Amino acid sequence: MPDLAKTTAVYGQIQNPREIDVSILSASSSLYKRVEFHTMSVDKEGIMRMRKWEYPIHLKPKETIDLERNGTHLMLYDKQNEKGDLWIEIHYSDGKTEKHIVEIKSL
Ligand SMILES: [Cu+2]
Repeated sequence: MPDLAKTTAVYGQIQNPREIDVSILSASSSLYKRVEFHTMSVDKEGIMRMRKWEYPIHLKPKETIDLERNGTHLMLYDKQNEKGDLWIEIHYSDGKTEKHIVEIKSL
């Protein structure tokens, strides 16, 4: 069992399976206090920086967000619990909540 850092990044895919637009209002996690979406962009000095993607995050019908290294990702802050599975809950504007189990890979 790898030791989880106080802050960690999560990669994967989030898809809107609906035929209509929807927004992500917030996200929460089992082991971490705060979940943020981050995007990567190049600043004036040419350095890649991550930037907070403010909620609500708009998704078109069938749109997919790819969460990948050096791209958009989820950032988890303030580790709370030491034990248990890591999952993330995404809260949508239509009232639905989607639970994603996160597989922990050590680097
Ligand atoms: Cu980040």
